[in-house]
Amino acid sequence: MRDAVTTLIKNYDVAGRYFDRNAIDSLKSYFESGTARVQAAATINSNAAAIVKQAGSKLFEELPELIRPGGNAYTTRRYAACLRDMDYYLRYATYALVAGNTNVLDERVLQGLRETYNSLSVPIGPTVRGVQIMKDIAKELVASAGVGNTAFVDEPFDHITRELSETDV
Ligand SMILES: CCC1=C(C)/C(=C/C2=NC(=C\c3[nH]c(/C=C4\NC(=O)[C@H](C)[C@H]4CC)c(C)c3CCC(=O)O)/C(CCC(=O)O)=C2C)NC1=O
Repeated sequence: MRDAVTTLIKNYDVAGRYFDRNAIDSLKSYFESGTARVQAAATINSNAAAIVKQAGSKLFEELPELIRPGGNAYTTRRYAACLRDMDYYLRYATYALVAGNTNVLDERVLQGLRETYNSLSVPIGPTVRGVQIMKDIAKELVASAGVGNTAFVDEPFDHITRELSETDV
């Protein structure tokens, strides 16, 4: 698992080079955004259950066929599995926010996920929609917690979306 700093060190070490201007700039930007990253993660943490619940309701309101007979989230067990998946995405997104790097998502969440979903007929499009709804809710909360520029919050959610759908957002 890597973060913004260890990734940079790894790249420069492989080349046997001291940090250059680019490296220093990216380190500066990582540390300058540190407080905002931690605050975003803390805000999401303390609202996690509500974010998942609200996003689930919105998703099933938009796509009611998911929870009707024949839908992938139909039956209590599968409904619960769907919300649990959303909770995984949200929790790992907070790790990635703090790390300033999406590697933790690749290693712990996304590896093999498409294949699992395909084998269980879990629909990718609606899953991605659920991730995007959580992103919007999380960004609003982070903004109301006083973080000025919340653009960085997009990163992990859009990464999950891209990797799951293998297309650009
Ligand atoms: C931490 C990393 C991690 C992830 C990401 C993960 C995902 C994951 N989701 C699964 C199932 C599932 N995932 C869903 C999700 C959905 N169905 C829908 O219609 C919606 C669109 C969507 C919710 C947004 C459902 C319904 C199942 C159960 C499918 C089944 O058993 O038939 C399964 C199969 C095993 C199980 O049921 O637990 C895995 C491995 N597991 C992990 O350990």
